[in-house]
Amino acid sequence: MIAFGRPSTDPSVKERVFSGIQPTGELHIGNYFGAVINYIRLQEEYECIYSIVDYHAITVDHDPKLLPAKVLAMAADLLACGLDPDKAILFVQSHVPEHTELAWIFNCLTSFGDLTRMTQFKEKAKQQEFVSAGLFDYPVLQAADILLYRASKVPVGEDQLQHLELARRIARRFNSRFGEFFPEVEPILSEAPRVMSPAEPTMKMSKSLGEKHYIGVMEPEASIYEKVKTAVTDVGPRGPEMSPGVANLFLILKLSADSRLYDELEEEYRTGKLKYVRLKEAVFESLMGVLRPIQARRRELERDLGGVKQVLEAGAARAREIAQENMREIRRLIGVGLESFNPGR
Ligand code: AQP
Repeated sequence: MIAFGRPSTDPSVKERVFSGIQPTGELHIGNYFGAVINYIRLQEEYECIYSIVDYHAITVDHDPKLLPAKVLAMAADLLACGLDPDKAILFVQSHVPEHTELAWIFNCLTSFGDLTRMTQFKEKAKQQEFVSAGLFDYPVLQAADILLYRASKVPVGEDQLQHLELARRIARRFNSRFGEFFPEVEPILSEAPRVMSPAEPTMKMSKSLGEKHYIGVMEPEASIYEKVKTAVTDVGPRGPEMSPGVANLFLILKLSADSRLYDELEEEYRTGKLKYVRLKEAVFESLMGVLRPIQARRRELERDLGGVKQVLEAGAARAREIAQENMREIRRLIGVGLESFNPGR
């Protein structure tokens, strides 16, 4: 058992990893190289819990008829990327109601000032006509997602670092008021914590910016080819520093090509010989080398969505067990809940 508040020193006890991903549409290569690649790597070493966070998806306008299919599609996408349900728990956030219960408790430990400083809220609020309290409170639910399982490691992209810092503050505040219970949360960043948009490489690759700003992991080859071919490179004359667009293409190349090809093209760039057509061809070919097998597995899973649903059901049962046990203890520590209701004793 993990000691309260800090990871166990017993080498046979695996540290726990948690991460969540929204079912907001297609998985893009920013999500893949920024976070999912680490989900897969970490499942070999840690006790990993991964959640499709549908309560986060409803913080902005959503279509209730489409949401369940998007959840299932995200699960199939993650399995196609290599997530192994025998090694990691995969479940849907709303199937474990303790997430929202803990979020309420954490709301009472989070300052309004802290939440107003969240840059992602400020950016996302600008894109909404109706700004919900849920969108404002999103980082508190995220802290609850992680800490409900007393996870200490969280594979994420760079955009989530501020939220993780808040989760650490919430955990510390809880521990100091009610007794050591939650561990220190640490982010795990990949080699590509911030993949940029091909069309606007000063901005992070993102779905909410629109189609041309992301490359989908399951996107048809012709469409990926078009996005790579038209990716922005230099906007002015070539300087000593790589422009954001060229740096982003080199980053994708580094993540998907063998190092010899990468070194060769980098050398050509340094000596001023590189033609961007050649760079783009290389990026497309190597990226497809990574994506083709994932897309093939995804097509197979499409024929077995019943099996994917079963994975999620089994995952929720395993997650619920941990969540319920921890929630009992959390309620007891703060003096709420039927089980700790013994007035006068
Ligand atoms: N561009 C990125 N580079 C590296 N990592 C990224 N992540 C997201 N974008 C990049 C990481 O992917 C994980 C899942 O992210 P999410 O559930 O927050 O997905 P999302 O927000 O729907 O992804 P988008 O496309 O970025 O959506 P919008 O446009 O809504 O903001 C996280 O670990 C995230 O850091």
